[in-house]
This record gives sequence, C-alpha cells and structure tokens, in this order.
Amino acid sequence: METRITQILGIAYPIFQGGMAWVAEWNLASAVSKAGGLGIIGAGGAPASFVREQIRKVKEVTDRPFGVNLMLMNPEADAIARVIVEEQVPVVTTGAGNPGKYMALWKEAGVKVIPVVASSAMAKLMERAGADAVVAEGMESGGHIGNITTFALVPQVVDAVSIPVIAAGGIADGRGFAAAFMLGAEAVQVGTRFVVAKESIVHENYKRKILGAKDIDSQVTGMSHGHPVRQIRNQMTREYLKLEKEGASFEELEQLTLGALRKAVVDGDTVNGTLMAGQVAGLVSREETCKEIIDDLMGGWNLLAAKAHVGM
Ligand code: TUI
Repeated sequence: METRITQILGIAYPIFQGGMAWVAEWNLASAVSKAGGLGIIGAGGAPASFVREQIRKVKEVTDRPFGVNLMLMNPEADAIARVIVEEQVPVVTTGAGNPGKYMALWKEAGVKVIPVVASSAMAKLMERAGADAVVAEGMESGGHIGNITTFALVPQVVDAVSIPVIAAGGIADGRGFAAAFMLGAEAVQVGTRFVVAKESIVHENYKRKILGAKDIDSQVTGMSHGHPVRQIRNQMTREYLKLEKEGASFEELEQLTLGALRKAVVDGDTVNGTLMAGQVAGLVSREETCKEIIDDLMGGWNLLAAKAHVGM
C-alpha cells in the first residue's frame, strides 16, 4: 500500500481527510490520523489562537502525522502560518489562494507543504516554489471550488508536475479511490463522507441533510463575484442566487453568508445556514466511524489489484 505520499508523510493509507472549515476540528482530524489516514484541522476563518488549541488537542491524543489546512483568505493567515511552525505541525495544506509567501518559512521548518490547486498552471507554480505534493481538487467538491472537473484536472496536473498528486473532488468510496489512482493520483482527499463520520461534531441536522441528499442537490453560489461555493440547496442558496441574478453587490451577498457556515455546523440551521457538501453527497448514506470509512475507501486498492490481475 505504499505510494510516494505514504512514504513522504509516514502514513499507513493514502487517504487525506479534507481540512473543512468548522467541520474538521481536533475530534475528526485525530480520529482519521489514528485510523492511519492523514487527519487535517481546517483553520477556515478561525483565529490563530483557536488553531493553536486544536493542534495541541490532536497532539495530546495521537503521535501519528496530521495536517492543518490554511484557508488563505483568513484575515489571520500570517499568524496561523507561524503557529504551524511553532507547533511543529508535520503537514500543511492550503486553500483558496496562492501560499507562495509562506513557502520559505514552512520549508525551513521542515513542514511538508501540499497546496490545493484547481489548475495545472497553479500546480506547476507550486512545484517550482518547493511544494512537496499538490492536491488537485475538481469542482465536484463542496465549499470553495475551481472550474475544472476532477476527471479532467487530475491527469493534466499529473502530467504537468513530477511531485505526487492527491486527487480530490467527487471521491467517496473505493470506486472513486481506484479511479483517482488510474488517473495517476498517489492519494485521495475525501471531505463530504467524513462530515457524517461518527467522530464528526457537525450538528445532526446537517448530517441528515447530507445523508438524504441526491446527486443534483448541491448548488454553486457566488459565481458572479469569483468566489464560487458549492453547498446543498436550501432557502439560503435560493435567496442568494436570486440576489446574485438581480446584480447584488459583493458586500450585500457577504452579509447574507456571514456566519452561515457556523450556523449550519454548530446550530444545525439547515434553512439559513450554508450546508457545504460535494456532488457525491448522494453516495453518502451512512454514519460510520473514520476507521470504517478508510477501510471502505481502501477497498479501491483491491479493485486496482484485481483489474491488474485480469490484465486490464
Ligand atoms: O479552499 C477550498 N475549499 C473551501 S475554503 C472554504 S472557507 C470559505 N467559507 C466561505 C466562503 C468561502 C470560503 C470552504 N471551502 N478548497 C481548495 C481550493 N483552492 N479550491 C480551489 C482553490 C484555489 C483557487 C484559486 C486554489 C488556488 C487558487 O489560486 C488563485 C490564485 O491566487 O492564483
């Protein structure tokens, strides 16, 4: 089960848990790392002090490798970048921007740097800047997304760089795992399925929305101002898209979304909250432990081996 990713990071299985804002806190991240994957704390829009606490909690309960995702639009991004070094976090992933200005700081401290990219150009840029690997994330993902599908993006990123590629977006089971590896990925990142993990602290109402969702139940808001976000359709998305169509300003729309993810995750407000989820929500129908999810994803490894055996 070795790939360059398991070797570089010292993890048992080539599976990352997406560093989802509000969702991916220490309970989820430590459960995934304990189960042999890479658990990732999502800094989202949180202050640096909160991120430091989360890191310390993970370190208290496991010695296994884990990561922190730095969402680059976070107003405290500079401070969080330093916390990652001070707390000797083994792996950092980044999202929603270019982490170039932190690269030297992290590399000098020995942190493994794995930016999330949504294009092959960005992947090349990150490789030149010294990234250890990249996550190629297709637009099937939940949350902030790019414009290219996983099926098209992953092989193009694989061809564009020589560092290992982790595939993300639209992967929720062993079939997705196997498909990603056929495209040249050396690990996968899974988000939506981990939102409903038993160890996930996400409000039961949010979990039920994902468990009940079908393939067509997500919508992308914010396309008009260049910050597209995929989430499950509800009153919030309908209102947002209506205002967006009417040409509402970025500020007006921001007002609507401010704090909306917290509302969904913490308060279980499925009407006015932002229920970020990927297009694979329709595949996610059971609440399971992180260990069970990882075991099921690893079924994909056997699928690959079986196909190789029959000469496919
Ligand atoms: O970052 C994500 N997904 C996220 S972040 C997030 S928090 C949030 N909350 C409310 C509104 C907006 C965000 C929720 N989901 N995924 C990684 C990702 N990064 N997807 C796409 C990108 C990306 C986009 C452009 C990476 C780099 C990039 O480069 C632009 C540049 O600066 O050159």
